[in-house]
Amino acid sequence: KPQSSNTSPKFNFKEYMNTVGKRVNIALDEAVPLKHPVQIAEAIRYSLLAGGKRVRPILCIASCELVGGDESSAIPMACAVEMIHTMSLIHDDLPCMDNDDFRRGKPTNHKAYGEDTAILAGDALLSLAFEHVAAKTLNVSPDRVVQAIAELGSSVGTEGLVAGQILDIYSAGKHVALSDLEYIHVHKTAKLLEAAVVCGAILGGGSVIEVERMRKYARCIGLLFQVVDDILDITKSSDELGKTAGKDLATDKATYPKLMGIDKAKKFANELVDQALAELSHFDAAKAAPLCYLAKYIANRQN
Ligand code: GRG
Repeated sequence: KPQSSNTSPKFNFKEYMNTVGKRVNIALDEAVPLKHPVQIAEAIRYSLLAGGKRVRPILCIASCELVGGDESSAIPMACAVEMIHTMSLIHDDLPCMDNDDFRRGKPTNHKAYGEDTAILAGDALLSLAFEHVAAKTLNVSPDRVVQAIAELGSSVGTEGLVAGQILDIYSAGKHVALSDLEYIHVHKTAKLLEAAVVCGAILGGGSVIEVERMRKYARCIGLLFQVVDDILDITKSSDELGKTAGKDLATDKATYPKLMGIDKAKKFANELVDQALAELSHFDAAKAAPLCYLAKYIANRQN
């Protein structure tokens, strides 16, 4: 089975996440110094350095190393992906979007700094992400850097996060078909995870076949991320358990468990992990261990 053939017993996943996560945090801290004008620098640092699991940067680095690249080649891209993720959270929390008061255990950016500053902090992070990759990626051919920047760009705009967000907004309160739900999640959540993995493989020197294999792996874990999120929403509040496929769609947010039932959603999640692991089985098992464990981590996470 791919699941067991990809699992190295010697690999310490917790330690890997901690050590790589710490290096990412140091790089992020250095990327956004507290400089003039401090009003924007403080707001940026407040959200970017607020914690978070750092799944996207770690995926980027693991993918770079899988194809034989060095971590240093992927660090600026790993930071850029986290900057874009953070800016999308800042904007998603705004009163005109989800209107959330808390994020990563703290008041949201607009609650702490005001709506005007939060919008600008998001804009600055989006711009800085691309500048950072272009200016700080060393020892990688310019062709590969440009290819990775194009990939990153396409994950954000009208083929990426923005596309998912606009359809999510316009589907609120309406009946949502499974295909629409999948479109929203693929764009809102999976595209940036895909960019993290694919850009890592491009910057690490992966061949076209390797990069496309990693894209397939990323598409599986991207969707998995959201299916698991939806299952967690249900399992966290037991009063939701009575809801079954097709019900409550007009009054509540559509989720996989609501559209297909919780058992089928769990089965779908298992299929996605197996598919992701099958893509990794084409690579050296020891080098694939971090990505293998990351897929299982996304499947089994509790928050
Ligand atoms: C990107 C230009 C641009 C605009 C933003 C607001 C918006 C458009 C898109 C919304 C994107 C969004 C908030 C998607 C949800 C992604 C998601 C699954 C977030 C949770 O990710 P985790 O669990 O969070 O990795 P942490 O805090 O651990 O990083």
